[in-house]
Amino acid sequence: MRFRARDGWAALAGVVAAGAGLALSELVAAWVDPASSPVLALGGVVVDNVPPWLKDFAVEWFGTADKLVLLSTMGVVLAAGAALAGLLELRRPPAGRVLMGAVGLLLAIIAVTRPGATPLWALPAVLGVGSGVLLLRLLVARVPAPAAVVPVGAGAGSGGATDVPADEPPAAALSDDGASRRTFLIWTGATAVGGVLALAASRALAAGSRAVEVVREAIRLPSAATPAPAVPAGADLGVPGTEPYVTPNADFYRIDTALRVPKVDPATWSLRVTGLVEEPFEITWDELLELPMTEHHVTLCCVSNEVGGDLVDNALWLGHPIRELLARARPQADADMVLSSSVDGWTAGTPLEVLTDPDRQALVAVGMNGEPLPEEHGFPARLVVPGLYGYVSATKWVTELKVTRFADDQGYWTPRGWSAMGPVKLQSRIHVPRPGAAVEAGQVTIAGVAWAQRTGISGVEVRVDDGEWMAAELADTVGPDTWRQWRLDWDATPGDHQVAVRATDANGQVQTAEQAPPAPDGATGWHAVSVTVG
Ligand SMILES: Nc1nc2c(c(=O)[nH]1)N[C@H]1C(S)=C(S)[C@@H](COP(=O)(O)O)O[C@H]1N2
Ligand SMILES: [Mo]
Repeated sequence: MRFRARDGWAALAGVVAAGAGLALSELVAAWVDPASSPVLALGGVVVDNVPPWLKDFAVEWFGTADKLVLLSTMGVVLAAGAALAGLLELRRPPAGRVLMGAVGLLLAIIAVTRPGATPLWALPAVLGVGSGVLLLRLLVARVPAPAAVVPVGAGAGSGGATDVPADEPPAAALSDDGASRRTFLIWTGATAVGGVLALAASRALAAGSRAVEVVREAIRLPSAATPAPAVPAGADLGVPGTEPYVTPNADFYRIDTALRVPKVDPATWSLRVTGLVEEPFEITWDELLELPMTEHHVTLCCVSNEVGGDLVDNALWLGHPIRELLARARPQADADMVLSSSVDGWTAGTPLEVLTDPDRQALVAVGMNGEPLPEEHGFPARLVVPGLYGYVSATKWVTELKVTRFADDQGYWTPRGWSAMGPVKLQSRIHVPRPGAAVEAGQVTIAGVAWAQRTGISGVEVRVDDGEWMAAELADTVGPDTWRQWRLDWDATPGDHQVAVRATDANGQVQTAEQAPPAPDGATGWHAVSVTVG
């Protein structure tokens, strides 16, 4: 089989037809439910099923850009498949249509099986890819005929089905007749323009459905029945280059499996408490806001955080204690876990005793730093549990608390290679100097944060090269559930140096030097940075 110019046109036709079809599916999805987009649904399935090694590789290489990389990769694969469909439709009709139709059917099935889906979610894939199949036929039928075979003017409608003979002269294989090529390009161009318009319209509709953001901005949160203590002025040492004690919402790290931030309207939102309880119940947004609110500063940390990494931040949360909701539902004696789930089907398994602990402010949070939760951070409600990594506790867009048993249920990450239990490990981090920094000899400030949620930090020490550990100055803090800033002035001497940090918690436990990777239950080791003193 020889590759001919017509194959190139047919591949182009395939890509344009599929692109326009998917663009149309976005438009339909904007109307049905944005989460029903076949591309997003497919991406969601990939995210949920990537093998752990591939996920770790992606996170290591692309960090929080991993979602963009995933979507781009999907785009390339879909385009390649579409080109193949074009080629097949030219050479072995209707094989191209069959291939594209089969993919469309698969996408429809995927869409209706996503969490929260209704049968209507099949519509974007069916209508979009269905149109793609028709367009594929239309465009491939207009693939320019070789000049040697088809006379000028007879191009339109005569392509595809009448393929050129394999023994065509080379000249015919390379040139095609101008009129039929024009026809093809007009049809293909028009299809592409239609696709772009459909995509633009779907984006415009999505922007119009900023409804949730508008609702969010209008919300006035109740004030706290139990306010947080004021942050002491000495909590922030203000060393240039360090992060503030309380992280502004816009700078707070974001981690989740959602390719598109779920849009949840508080008017239709509710939280159900179910499972092994005497009294299952459901509360609405308005009912939740009527309940007494507690404010608490908590430093949230991701289990995927590498030693020295930045997936850790601190905020003031406003919410209702989870233990009060559980007390109302009355868990049965054999329960030991709460499986919380979100609108997008993600789950976390949290020990019941942690959530019922009267000394631990585990909240169904509605506020973050004085504002309703930002959409990326779980609007309208999420869980925040001091002392546990986010993956086993911090469910965003939460809709259900199912009281259950570790023996019967698992959170999202547990079958994917992460531990069922995730207490935050004692850690410390150097903010300045930055790794690889060049600094001037003389007084150099070394500063950063340390955390031991639920226990608190009692000391931080810094070591330069193989020298003695030196006690750093500790900042104030509001309590044991947040990180604590520290600083040390170092008399830097010229040369290359390595600066390391280790923390001690309030129980006298010294941070281990033993290096462990994030999986399965959190990284350990000392954070060290290399600096050049000139
Ligand atoms: N619905 C949902 N909630 C989720 C996650 C998720 O993927 N989906 N990820 C969890 C993880 S792993 C972490 S570390 C925290 C991060 O919360 P943040 O994005 O507000 O910082 O959210 C948790 N809650
Ligand atoms: Mo996480």
